[in-house]
Amino acid sequence: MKPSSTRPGRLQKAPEFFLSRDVLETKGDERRSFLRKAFLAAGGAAGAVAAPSLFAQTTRADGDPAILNLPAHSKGLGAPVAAKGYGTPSKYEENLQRRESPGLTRVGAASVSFAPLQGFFGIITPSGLHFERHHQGFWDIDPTQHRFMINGLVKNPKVYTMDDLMRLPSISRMYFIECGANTGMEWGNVAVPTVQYTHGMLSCCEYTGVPLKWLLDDCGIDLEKAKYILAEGADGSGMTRTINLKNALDDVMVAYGMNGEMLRPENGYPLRLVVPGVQGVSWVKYLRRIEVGDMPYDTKDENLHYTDLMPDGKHRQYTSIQEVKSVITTPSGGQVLLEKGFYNVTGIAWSGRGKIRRVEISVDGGKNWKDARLETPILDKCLTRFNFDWTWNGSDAILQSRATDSTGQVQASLAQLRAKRGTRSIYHNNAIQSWLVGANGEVSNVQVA
Ligand SMILES: Nc1nc2c(c(=O)[nH]1)N[C@H]1C(S)=C(S)[C@@H](COP(=O)(O)O)O[C@H]1N2
Ligand SMILES: [Mo]
Repeated sequence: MKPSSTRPGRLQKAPEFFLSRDVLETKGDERRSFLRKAFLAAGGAAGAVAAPSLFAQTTRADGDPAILNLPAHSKGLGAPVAAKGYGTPSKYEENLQRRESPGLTRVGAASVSFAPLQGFFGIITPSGLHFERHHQGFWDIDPTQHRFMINGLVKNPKVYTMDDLMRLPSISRMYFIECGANTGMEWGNVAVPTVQYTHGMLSCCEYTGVPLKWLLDDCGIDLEKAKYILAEGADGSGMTRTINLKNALDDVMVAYGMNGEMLRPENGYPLRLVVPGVQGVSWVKYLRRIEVGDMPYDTKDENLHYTDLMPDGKHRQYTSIQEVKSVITTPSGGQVLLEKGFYNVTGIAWSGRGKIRRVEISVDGGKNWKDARLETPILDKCLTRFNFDWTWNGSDAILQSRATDSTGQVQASLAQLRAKRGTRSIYHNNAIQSWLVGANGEVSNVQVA
């Protein structure tokens, strides 16, 4: 269980833990020494063994003058309503942003941005921080001009306008979306520094739209012959994906809504396919056409890309389900624990096969495991938040989470996954993630043997 030599170089100076929901920015030593003083005021002499209490590190009422000195905002008139325009986060949160990975090659325009998982609470991804993956840039398409067609093995091929779709009965459902390449860098010997870059091609939203099966029914799908559908986007990437009819008739949605408003342009405005449990590439954005067919289409996005080279030299093709997976988001790579004592270990778990049944936590690199608390709601093919009480004793600790889903699948270690799939893959890495908390409090990504 020794950390391997793949401990990464840090991208930038790591900030202090409590202020570090954005792990790539630092607020400087001033705030840190303030926090340290607060700790000392609370806990007595430095190095004293803290009682294993949740609140051991908090300050006594007479230890912090800031509670007595009334700031300007307690004495003056605040701003009038923020009614005009679209609301934005506090300026103190402005460092929490989507980021491009410095390690990924950039062909022309940037094509991937990662969601700052370390800064999220609960399970819903704020729309403005949803990850992005564009094969040929993104567009803000005029919804009045957009058309969606269903053709192929149907009696009545049809073209729908957005108005046509939005006057139909609708449903709203919460699902995760994960790019199949999420955590892909870790297949080789690369330990990417932060959870934003290891797992940030993952988001979770409430989608609103029309179940695809209603539309297929409306077009008179030929259920005798139909076996697959092909989904096609309207952007220049010519993104097309084959989807099983079984999925198509199950929970696939033609969605226009995300988190209570219309989709964002970068996420497929005005229409995208939602394919619960299946890798992101099948969630075709700017959805313009669905063709019903009787065999897999074997398009460029299914043979040139999205295949994995196995140890025997063969390719895995048509992998689609995002298998059971979890990650601790705090503490995670790039963050710093200021002081030993109590910490809430938190993270997310998900499975493309159903619900999360259990998440276990190890703080010793996988020797011992204890159950984390699963927060509700626990939904199908949706993120589940977990929390775990931990008192850090100040020495090296390797934190891991291991999820089990409702089909009984358990997340494997990276070593187990590599033994089966080799090190040349890109997609579908759902291995257990390990974070090393060093004795100095710095957290980094390690791959345990
Ligand atoms: N039309 C179209 N659909 C697309 C893509 C694209 O480039 N064009 N990218 C796919 C990939 S690879 C992923 S992971 C998801 C990303 O969705 P997001 O950008 O909303 O996060 O969209 C998929 N759908
Ligand atoms: Mo993707």
